[in-house]
Amino acid sequence: MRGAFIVVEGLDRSGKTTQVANLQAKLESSGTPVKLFKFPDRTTAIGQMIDSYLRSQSELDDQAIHLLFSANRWELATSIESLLEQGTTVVCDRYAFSGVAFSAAKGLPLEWCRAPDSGLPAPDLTIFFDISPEAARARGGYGEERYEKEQLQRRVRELFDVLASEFDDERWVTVDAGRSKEEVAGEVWKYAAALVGKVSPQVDKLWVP
Ligand code: Z5A
Repeated sequence: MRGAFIVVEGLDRSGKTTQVANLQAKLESSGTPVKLFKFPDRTTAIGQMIDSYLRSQSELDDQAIHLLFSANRWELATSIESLLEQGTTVVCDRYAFSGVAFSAAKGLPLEWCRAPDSGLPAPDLTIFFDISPEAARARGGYGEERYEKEQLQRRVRELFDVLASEFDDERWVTVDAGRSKEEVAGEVWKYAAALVGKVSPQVDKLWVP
């Protein structure tokens, strides 16, 4: 049985990092082999360029940084697919949906943004963490990086809604991330536990008709 591919998406400070770590621990203790990915993966050469851009230590055209974010996923796509085929569940903190939502929020055409990620391994389930920009800001650390501005985050949220509308309830669920860590963890676990062990044998391709 192949592993499940679960992506957690959402706005800044919505608690993705907290919850993917929690989910990883729960899956491990339930005996499910699991591997965590986080995009951007700032450890690779491409990831270091992205990190420098996000910290405003370098400048890049919007198109160039968009393609770097996508390349950062492609450099790990084969690993993700192999792990899934070997039976390891993959949990991923942000993925191609962030890529499209953030770049389109800056004004790039949505279809142009989607094209470079077409053909990546498709998640079996995307869990979207919904939180108001006000609640996210109250969590601290908000405003340190380039995209952490309320107006942009609002536009990103609208674009996530557009992307979500293309999926059915089995592939995309929204979680109210403004609640306590325990409540959010409980709901995430409910969705993950229902999926693991029940995915179809083949890994689908994202945004391929
Ligand atoms: N980006 C892009 O443009 N294109 C792409 O293709 C991709 C990304 C993949 C960096 O992403 C930026 O890159 C991001 C999108 C863009 N820009 N923005 N905005 P990142 O994932 O590296 O960074 P991030 O989104 O800013 O993640 P984050 O700050 O680490 O937030 P988080 O992971 O969602 O939250 P957290 O670290 O788990 O929690 C934040 C704080 O809140 C922390 O103190 C927690 O203890 C606390 N917390 C968490 N949950 C709760 C609850 N439930 N209640 C109260 N407090 C909580």
